[in-house]
Amino acid sequence: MTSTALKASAADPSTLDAEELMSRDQIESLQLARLQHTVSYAYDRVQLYRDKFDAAGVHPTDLKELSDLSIFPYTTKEDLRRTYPFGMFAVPQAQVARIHASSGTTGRPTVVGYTAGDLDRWATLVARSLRASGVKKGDKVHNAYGYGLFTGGLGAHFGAEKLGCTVIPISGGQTERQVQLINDFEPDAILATPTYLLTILDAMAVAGIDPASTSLKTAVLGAEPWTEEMRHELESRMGFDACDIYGLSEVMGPGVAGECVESKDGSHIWEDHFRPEIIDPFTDKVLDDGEHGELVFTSLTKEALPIIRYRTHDLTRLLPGTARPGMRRMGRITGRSDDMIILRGVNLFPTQIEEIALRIPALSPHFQLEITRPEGQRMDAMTVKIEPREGVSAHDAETAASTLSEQIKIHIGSSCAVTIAEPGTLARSSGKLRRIYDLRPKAGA
Ligand code: DLL
Repeated sequence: MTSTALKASAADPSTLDAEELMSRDQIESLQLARLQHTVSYAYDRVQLYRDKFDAAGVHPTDLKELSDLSIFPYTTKEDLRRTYPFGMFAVPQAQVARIHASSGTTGRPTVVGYTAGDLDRWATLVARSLRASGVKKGDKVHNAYGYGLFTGGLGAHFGAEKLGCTVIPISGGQTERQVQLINDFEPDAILATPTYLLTILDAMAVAGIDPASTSLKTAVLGAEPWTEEMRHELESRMGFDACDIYGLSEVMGPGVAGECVESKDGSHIWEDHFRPEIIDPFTDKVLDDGEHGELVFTSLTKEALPIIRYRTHDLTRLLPGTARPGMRRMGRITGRSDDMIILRGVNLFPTQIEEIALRIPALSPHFQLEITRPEGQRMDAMTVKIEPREGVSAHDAETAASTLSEQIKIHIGSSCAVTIAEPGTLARSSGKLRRIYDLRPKAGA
């Protein structure tokens, strides 16, 4: 570790994994060795990779340096669906220790598998992420990520255990009970989606509990896009730190990247286990660090489901490492390319509305976006439905709605209607919150 690195990191080096202390050069040589192994491992064991590499005219031996990764074909969710359920597994079923799957609301679910070794590495990386975010060995951890096929609950659970925490496996939902147990069990940290934490904070307010007066000291939040404005909203209500944790099932689950509490400047990607790239989602060209595009991951140590150049659809950029100088950070995720709203030719994401709305004091973070196609028109229209904050008069709420509409026009460049919803009437989150309601007539309907 360089002296700059030591200065940048406020964490006690003796508590870090050896890889967290590596220089950029050390990380890159580790990545090259692991990448060379992974591409030949995938080619030898998974028919889909063999077929794709052969069709593209590339062979694992072509990977001589890290930049050579760009000649290998991408992997998509569609590849996992086509080989449903286990066609992309690289080990016999008896070596698969656990299976998770996406909810599959659109089409077949995507199924992912882990060997015992994969589970151990996953727990290590979640433990590393939690530790970076300020959770400590011996802490009580209230885990409100959903348990089951979703990777959030069990992924966070075993990571917290690996760190040496006492885990309270409450899962999502039953919010009054969550509030009760936070009061009674006095946890130090809470793990949840940012919008579910909002639901819990609202329930605390109803129960007359000030979140700042509870035992909680840290929140580690992820599984959905959230903004700096949302961090400010949550932290100012809770009086303690909120950090980001990122991941996706196809690449591992939570803990692909985690945010350091001392810098709170975006999640560090654990590059000893994953090689990230940013590509232009339209031309598929690899972009330079700092440029915005779609995040792509290649796993470096996975056994059951090695994943080569997986297109996440998550839009962000790569930034240099700070608190962990050897590993790059990712900027906040603006949104998923498949969640992008196109309004009269302008691209728009729910996070942009969150950012603008939360800067208007009379408005709450509770909003949803409705997309319609008005009769006889060729263009879509969007309505933002948003609740005002408690105690705001009807007049002030309407003024705030007009301000929001103007600000959207100024900052995003598109006109939309803003309507005020009665407090408590919009859907609340118990996990990943749905922000977009597409009310356009379905094709053929
Ligand atoms: O949501 C894994 C996870 C669980 C991450 C708990 C963090 C905490 P999936 O269900 O496969 O896995 O969904 C992955 O969720 O591609 C992003 O679009 C989004 N996502 C996950 N973490 C973040 C984050 C889990 N920190 C998809 N910020 C990803 C923004 C996130 N989006």
